[in-house]
Amino acid sequence: EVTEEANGVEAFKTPLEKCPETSPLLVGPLRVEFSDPVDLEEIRQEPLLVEGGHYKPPQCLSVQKVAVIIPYRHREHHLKYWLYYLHPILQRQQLDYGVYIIEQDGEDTFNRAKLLNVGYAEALKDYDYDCFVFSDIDIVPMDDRNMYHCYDQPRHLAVAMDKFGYGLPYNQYFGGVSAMSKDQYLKINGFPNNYWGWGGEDDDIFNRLSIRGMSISRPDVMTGKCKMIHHERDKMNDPNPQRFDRIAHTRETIDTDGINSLTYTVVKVEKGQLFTKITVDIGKP
Ligand code: UDH
Repeated sequence: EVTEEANGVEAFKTPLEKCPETSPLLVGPLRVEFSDPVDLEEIRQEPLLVEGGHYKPPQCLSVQKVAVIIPYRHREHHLKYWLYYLHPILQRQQLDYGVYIIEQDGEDTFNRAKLLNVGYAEALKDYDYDCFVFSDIDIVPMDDRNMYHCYDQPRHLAVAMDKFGYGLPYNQYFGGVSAMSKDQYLKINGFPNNYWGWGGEDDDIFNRLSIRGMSISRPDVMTGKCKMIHHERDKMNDPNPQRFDRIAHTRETIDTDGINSLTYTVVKVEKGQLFTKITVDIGKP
């Protein structure tokens, strides 16, 4: 490939090689502290982080294209910390990535899984993503070897959260942060759209994965340590009393409730340097 340089001299650009299996930029355990204020100016200094929160490593060609999807409403303070900690980590992981904040419009009951479905659909309109990381806004990994990309099996990343004593609350837990390839996601018809309010949707997703014969890939508990920002329960996200009944019926709902039945209306799309924010009307229960 021949490119014209500014001074008019022709230079040869060799095509980038594939990124190595393990990024040489990783440092391992990280200091994560939510009591110190953080300055996003530092993060904006990265010239390769561009419009809509997209980044590609300059050193090599990433094998996967990763969309990071975050369900969101009224969490500005958490968003700031997430961006401050995650952008440098994702860059050291040499990922070709974009960040999508999916904001539920209005003040009706929150629906995390439906917002994640919207994120999947909207991100694909932007770029040819083949891997999707679904993350809560208030969880930060404490080790950059916890890779935010996809594996042969669906990946659970938040395996050792501080609030659960750095372990899993139960074996089938699939909440917090997870990653799925496009194929894995489509195999389970995406996520359920009818879990309004807090709880159960992550267990339904776990059920979907096991019904489709997949298993869960996880990092070890040292690499998988994560810190959660403590907060009170949000308004309009009380525990959903229907959740136990719903997760008992995943087998009957998996084929009809999911990405194939998703409806929503985009209210606003904002592209900043650090993220794409999509405000969406997802209806109400
Ligand atoms: N979320 C929002 N806004 C909301 C509700 C949820 O942005 O109003 C998003 C956010 O990304 C959050 C995720 O959805 O991280 C999951 O929210 P959650 O409330 O289900 O889970 P979380 O673990 O809190 O953050 C659980 C309630 C803790 C109550 C503890 C009281 N001491």
